[in-house]
Amino acid sequence: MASADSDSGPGTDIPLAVKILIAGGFGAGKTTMVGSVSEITPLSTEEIMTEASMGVDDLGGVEDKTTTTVALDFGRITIDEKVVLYLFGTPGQGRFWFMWDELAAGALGSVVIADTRRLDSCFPAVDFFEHRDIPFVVAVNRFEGACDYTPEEVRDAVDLGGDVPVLMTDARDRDSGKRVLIALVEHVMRRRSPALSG
Ligand SMILES: Nc1nc2c(ncn2[C@@H]2O[C@H](COP(=O)(O)OP(=O)(O)OP(=O)(O)O)[C@@H](O)[C@H]2O)c(=O)[nH]1
Ligand SMILES: [Mg+2]
Repeated sequence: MASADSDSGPGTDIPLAVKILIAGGFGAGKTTMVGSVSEITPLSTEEIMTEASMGVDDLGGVEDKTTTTVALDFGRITIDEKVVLYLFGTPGQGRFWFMWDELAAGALGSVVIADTRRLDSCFPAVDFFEHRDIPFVVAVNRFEGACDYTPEEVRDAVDLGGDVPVLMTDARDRDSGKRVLIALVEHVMRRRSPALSG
């Protein structure tokens, strides 16, 4: 697959294929977001959670969860005739972290989903992208009954750089997910061409 460095793109008939990661903590809504925005039937690698997960995975706040991603989610969304995004949802559990470097290879950027039931679960994903200098946006996925944060409260709590966009989202809603992806693409463009800022 072509990556951000692909030769294809504007000026050719072949749309630019862009790789985007959908990351975040365990149960934050990654598989849900890939599924809601993808225009193809998403590939997903869900497995039933068994008792083996207890004591290994941090189920605090997500006790109702019955399945989990064991490899990746994959979906696709066409932004316009020039740009197609290929979405790779990461597995959320700590024991699958070894896969993240491979999944991140060639990625233009990432969406980090923050779960309002346990905001701290997105810290490792934020650290991962900051250390590799991969641009990301934070999408705050609201869960009923959890605290309602403002984007600024999330920015402070997660200690984000001032230029990292923070958006409220509903991972189940296609338009909401699409807005997040467009914000990410715009953020990457601003970082690459600072003249576009402002
Ligand atoms: N109320 C509510 N539920 C959501 C939302 N997003 C996801 N869910 C539900 O939360 C559960 C977990 O979502 P997943 O998409 O599997 O989470 P994940 O991040 O892929 O989980 P792992 O792959 O196990 O890390 C599912 O039952 C979803 O239906 C949301 O915005 N609001
Ligand atoms: Mg998942």
